[in-house]
Amino acid sequence: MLIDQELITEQNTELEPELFSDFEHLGAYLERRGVAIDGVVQRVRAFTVAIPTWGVSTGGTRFSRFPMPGEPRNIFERLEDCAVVQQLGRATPRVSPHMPWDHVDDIHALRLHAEALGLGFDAVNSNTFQDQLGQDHSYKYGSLTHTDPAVRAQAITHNLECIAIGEQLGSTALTVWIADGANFPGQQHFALALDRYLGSMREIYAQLPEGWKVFLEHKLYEPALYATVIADWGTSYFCAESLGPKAQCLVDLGHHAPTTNVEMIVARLIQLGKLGGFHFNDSKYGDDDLDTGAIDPFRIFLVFNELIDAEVRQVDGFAPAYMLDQSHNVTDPIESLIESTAAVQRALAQALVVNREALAVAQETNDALGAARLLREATQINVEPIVQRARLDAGGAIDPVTVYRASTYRKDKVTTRPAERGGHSGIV
Ligand SMILES: [Mn+2]
Repeated sequence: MLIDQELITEQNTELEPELFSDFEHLGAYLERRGVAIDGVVQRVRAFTVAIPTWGVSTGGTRFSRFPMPGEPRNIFERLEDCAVVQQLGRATPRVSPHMPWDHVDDIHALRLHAEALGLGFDAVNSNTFQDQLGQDHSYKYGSLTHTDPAVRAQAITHNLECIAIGEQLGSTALTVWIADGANFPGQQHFALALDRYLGSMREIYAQLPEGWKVFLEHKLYEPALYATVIADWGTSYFCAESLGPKAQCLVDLGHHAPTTNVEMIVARLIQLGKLGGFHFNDSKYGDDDLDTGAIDPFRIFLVFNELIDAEVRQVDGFAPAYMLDQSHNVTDPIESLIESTAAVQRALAQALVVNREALAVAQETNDALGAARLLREATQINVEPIVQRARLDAGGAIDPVTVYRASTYRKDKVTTRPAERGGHSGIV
């Protein structure tokens, strides 16, 4: 165990009377509204969200990165930190690796290390937005959409290697985000660049193993600051549809213009059968990669409102993959990931207590205010006891951040993980 189990038990014992009392009160409140609290707890308990391996390292911006003492220096140490998040929160049993940041020679040993920590692997993320040491061709002017077929071939090969590694790790999905685009009007032929993307992706798609999916992640801008090849959900949908059923769209909440109605994009992709998954984070201005729910928890709730709606309607093939994709620049990443997981669970719990029959009636009868009130009421319910109960029942901590702070985990790591020079700061 990474955190002393006794410490968790001790803290839980102290907090249990208050939690049980709040839980009972909330249960009675929900019952009056026709909602069985135990069912909501079960649903929250069943929900899991993946952690990206890079999420446990200190993030950075294009200006700087301020590494935290004791941060993990390789994938093995990153997995340890992911296991702490899982031990305390019990909702993050899978990690999403990134290649080549998580490259190891012995992939089997990596899989065993993860299994020993109680972790599995989620979607593999490829990286053709940076040049790696010793690489034949540069991605400065693009990767899968590059004008030079040799560069495209290199980028395709990298993605195929990611699939091969993923197979050995037990993963079943590849996430492709490319930074390809242009910084100047006229720099890139829009149609030809998209054609080249599809040509490259077809080669990757053709090699997807049985049962695998490929997630296409769009992003409005950055690092390309004038035009990005896969900039929006429409382009992403067109590509996913062109490629075939194994290709689906991935929605990173921060990859849109600030005023974009993301929950409506989610609803559209559900309707079109192409919602592959999410990268959760929050933002104020752009792709800020702030902690989920830190800026606009209502927006996360509205996304979950669409997801639960799809579930209630039993939309065919609806099974999105969930991941946190954040850059922790000023916090201990373990604390941020614990809090963000809880923010997602809270949004889920609130979406689960929405009175959907009443909402349908309000929508059918054009009761605009009535519909809005139903959503607002759900977000005003303090569902914290549900989230805490779900964690406790699953063997986690009622108050995981406090337990983590009471532990000596990071302090110990400062000694055992002396800082190394370099390291990545990128985040997508
Ligand atoms: Mn992302």
